[in-house]
Amino acid sequence: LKVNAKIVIVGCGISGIAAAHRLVKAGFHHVRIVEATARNGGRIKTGRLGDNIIEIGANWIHGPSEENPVFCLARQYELLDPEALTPENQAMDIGGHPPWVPNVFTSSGRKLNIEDVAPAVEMFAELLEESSEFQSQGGEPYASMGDFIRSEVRRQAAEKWKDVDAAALSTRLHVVSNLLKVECCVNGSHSMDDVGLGAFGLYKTLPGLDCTFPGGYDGLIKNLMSELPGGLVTYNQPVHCVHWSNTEKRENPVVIECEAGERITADHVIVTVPLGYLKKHHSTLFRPPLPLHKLHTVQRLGFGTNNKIFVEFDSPWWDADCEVIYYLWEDEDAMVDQVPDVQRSWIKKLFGFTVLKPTERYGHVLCGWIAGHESEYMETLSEQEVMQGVTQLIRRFTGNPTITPRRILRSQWFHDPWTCGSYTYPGRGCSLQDLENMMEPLPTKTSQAQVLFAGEATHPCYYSTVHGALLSGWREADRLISHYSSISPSELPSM
Ligand code: 6YU
Repeated sequence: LKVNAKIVIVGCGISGIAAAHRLVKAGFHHVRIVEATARNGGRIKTGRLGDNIIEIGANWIHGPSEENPVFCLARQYELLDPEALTPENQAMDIGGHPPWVPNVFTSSGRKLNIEDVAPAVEMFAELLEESSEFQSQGGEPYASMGDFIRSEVRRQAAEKWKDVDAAALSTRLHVVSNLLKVECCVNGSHSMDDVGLGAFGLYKTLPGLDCTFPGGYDGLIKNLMSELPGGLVTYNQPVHCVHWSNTEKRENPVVIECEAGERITADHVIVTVPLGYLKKHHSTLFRPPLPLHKLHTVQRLGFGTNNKIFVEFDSPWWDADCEVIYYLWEDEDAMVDQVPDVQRSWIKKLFGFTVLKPTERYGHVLCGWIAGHESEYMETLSEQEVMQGVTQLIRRFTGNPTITPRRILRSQWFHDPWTCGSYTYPGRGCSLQDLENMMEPLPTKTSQAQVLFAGEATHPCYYSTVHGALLSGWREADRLISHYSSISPSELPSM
């Protein structure tokens, strides 16, 4: 297939790169990516904390096994540790929640035993599992995931934990608060009350124990980029408006107007901007505007914030086998995932830290996780203020007033003007139809496909992930490839 069609891709994240890669390989030779920033990779962003490699954006390959194209590419490019390649690792089915070894601390400076927290952890895991059943049932009995979990924990606790003493019961309910905060990070939502119950189960997990890229996630980007023709990407070129539905012109019916004034004509444009950006800028980004059903979908789908706070220490204060540290606020109301006074108590939303392993590679570095409006507020503070908040928290919960971090670094995804948050979750009232609407090309109900949509928010079951984004880029490239494979040579665009 040698096609002269002009294709412009907006955004040089993994979905834009994947689309370009596929199109170029299929023989399209007028493919161009326009990217707002000076870098490629988008939400794949590897950085440094001192000598350590850290991931400011995507962290893991979720479900590294044969069906996961990110895993397959990473294996092909030899970017993974041998452990991640073992059949045992690929076969592990963890349902999206790795079985990490925890250390649990309370706000009164106590370290809890696993037995104190296990009953609540098990109940919570069962409820997450059960929640996926609502997808097929229709007519949801609870307003949201948060409502479902709280109501069910209350009901089951009254039955199963009726003989448990008040202090132990309170601990278990605080474990539920903590796990709700964890889920806010996993889903990228402010609260689990914002996440739709029926749509929660649309997300599909793949087998495989989540693994990282020892040399950085951006190794994937570098390898893919090295296989694209040089000069294919124009950096520092934000797109201001996509003019489509230019029906008088059969050739080059789309005009991409850049902020700097350049107007690029094209036969097709693949828009990969994040959903957060779309929510904020849809009214100026498309002329004519998005059809109503598509706009409503953009509004209904959720796009929240999840940030990381990396903290380095001279020596560890956690157990040698510890993989995750959880904090229980004993003075908080039971089963809450939002703090009442964001400015004073934002740190209460941080569920805890994951431990960067192996220590020989990373030193003593923890990664704190914080979602929601509290996370957005944290972004406005100075690094010094964040460091102070984290230091006070750790000292209080460990009861050790001498612990002092060496340095910190945090992400600021909400204030990134080209992302406006972290990733997509299905909001209340969302359905599979919404995810399908997201990927529908414009103009709708024709085979013209002038404007195509890719990006994590457009994948019906792997949204919020790198593999979902990658697959969406391939999907839209395939749409064009099959379009041009099915039309006769005389109908092909000329130079
Ligand atoms: C994953 C993980 N991970 C943590 C954090 C974040 C994300 N993800 P891009 O944004 O990359 O590209 C768009 C480009 O467009 C960009 O370069 C812009 O500059 C550009 N642009 C914008 N406007 C423009 C304009 N006007 N003109 C021109 N250009 C413009 N995924 O697989 N593993 O561990 C994590 C994590 C902090 C922020 C993640 C993870 C999400 C991925 O990073 C993300 O999906 C892709 O990189 C997006 O690629 P893209 O091309 O679509 O957009 C059970 C259950 C529940 C459901 N969820 C569970 C899943 C858990 C999700 N996990 C995430 C967790 C972490 C930790």
